Amino acid sequence: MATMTTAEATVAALIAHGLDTIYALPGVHNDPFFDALFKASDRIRTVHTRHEQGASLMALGAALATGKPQAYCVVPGPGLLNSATGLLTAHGTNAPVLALIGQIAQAAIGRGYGHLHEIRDQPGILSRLVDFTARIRTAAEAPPLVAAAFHAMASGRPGPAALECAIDVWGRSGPVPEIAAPTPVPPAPIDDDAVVDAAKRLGNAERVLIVVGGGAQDASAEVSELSSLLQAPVMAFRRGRGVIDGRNPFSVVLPLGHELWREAEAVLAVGTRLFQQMQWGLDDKLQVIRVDADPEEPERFRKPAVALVGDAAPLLRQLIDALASRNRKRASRREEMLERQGKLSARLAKLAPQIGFLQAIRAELPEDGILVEEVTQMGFAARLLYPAYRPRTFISPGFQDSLGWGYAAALGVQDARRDVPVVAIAGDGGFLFTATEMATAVHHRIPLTVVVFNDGAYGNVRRNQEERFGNRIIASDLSNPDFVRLAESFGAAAERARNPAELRAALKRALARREEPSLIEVPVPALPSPWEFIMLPRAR
Ligand SMILES: Cc1ncc(C[n+]2csc(CCOP(=O)(O)OP(=O)(O)O)c2C)c(N)n1
Ligand SMILES: [Mg+2]
Repeated sequence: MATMTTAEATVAALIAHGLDTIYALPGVHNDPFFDALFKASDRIRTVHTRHEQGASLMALGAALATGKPQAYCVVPGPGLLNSATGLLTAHGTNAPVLALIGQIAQAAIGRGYGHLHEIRDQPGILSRLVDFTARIRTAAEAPPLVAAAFHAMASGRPGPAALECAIDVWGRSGPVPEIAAPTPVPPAPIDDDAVVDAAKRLGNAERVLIVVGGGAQDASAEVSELSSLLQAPVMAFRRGRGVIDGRNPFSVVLPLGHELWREAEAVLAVGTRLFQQMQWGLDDKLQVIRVDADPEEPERFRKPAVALVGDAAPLLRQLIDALASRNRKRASRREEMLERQGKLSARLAKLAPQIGFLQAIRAELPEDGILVEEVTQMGFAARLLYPAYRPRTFISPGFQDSLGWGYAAALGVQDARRDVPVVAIAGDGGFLFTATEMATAVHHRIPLTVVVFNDGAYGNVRRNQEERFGNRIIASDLSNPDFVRLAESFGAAAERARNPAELRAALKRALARREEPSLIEVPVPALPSPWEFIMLPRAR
């Protein structure tokens, strides 16, 4: 039994769980924790940010890029609230992000004296944001609570967790039993009968559509195999992109998926809420088979024909085996898919300005390069037009669509994946939410490239006002800094590109810099609306 402080025991437990980086912004509540990080700095790096939202969003980006747990540490009260968007978006994207949050003195909690950073019912607030939260009260408690948090983040539907620790507890020493190696979460048991039932239904169905979400990112091989066995197109919107190679004619985006939904006899939905598709309509002729880690998810909207609960990859592997004897003989749909993709491309040509820029990015990013998208015209277009080739190479905020998440999340992506180039796209509106993290990029030598598409407006809002509110423009025109000079003042490399060819050349220079961040500003006019391709009507 060793004697150590609560902070030291916590850091040791984080390291024992494989954590090698923590994103953080310090303050007096957590001083002993940072001192423990200092002493362990040969085993765990501390990446400090310029605002707490930067810390939580970096941890989120790192979690989405690696599929592994990540952590951040901030002060209580304002520190927690500043980081809340990252936690909310981690919850929405099922990302294992551990929040380590300071607290006022243990004995004063809940009394309302007015301590520095005091906030009413911090555990209550945390419990609304994450599914697992606890307070560390002694050094001995720290390792088992860290273990419980990691267990919770990996069990069932993955997601964020939070641990609090009071200002006077972090530094207190006590005996700590030897820190046990983490026990892997046992795989969920597979319901064999349900798999056979699903195999029969899919095997008999004439036209199958596969829909994938973020929960399918680690089942890429299985989804690709099922797609070819069933001659089934695979549709993804945001978080399922890259599960199958975007160059495969069976990889489809929303408008084509909408057509296929209308025709389908069976849908296999993997790791997706299927929310948008449910609005496209369901009827008795469409059998829905859901694969989800969360037992509550499949029946949330309407009871599916079959629910397979557990990890996607082993479930789909068993489904493939069960299909071997049950699949009908199927003619290739390759020619049909090529033709349908061609027709869709002709329709999407309406988004020509976006297409040119997205093609420039795709051409410069290597096979395994990562694009982090944003809530901007270029991001919406990327969801329709940017082919991701591999899993976890298209990083999206999912249904939260948290404007401004992108630059900070992308920093986390690039920090966790130093081996591949990462490009973030942003609008002039969203970029300024977290642009101050350019200081973090420079300080920690994170070679992220951001492309800021500047239309001088909250363009999406402005267009709604023009089109739907009689051109009554309010609160959507923006006065912007000179983005190139702004980036340069931080010490980042920066330039302006005025067309796709210039963007490509600028990206080539930026992606070659592996030690410093780059910004490319692209001035754009108001861009054509993508919404007719995204907000689709009922189909059946
Ligand atoms: C946190 C948050 N606040 C507000 C919004 C609403 N919103 C969606 S798009 C948008 C404008 C985005 O402007 P910009 O980043 O410049 O992108 P553009 O549409 O101009 O390409 C706003 C305000 C949001 N999605 N998230
Ligand atoms: Mg804009």
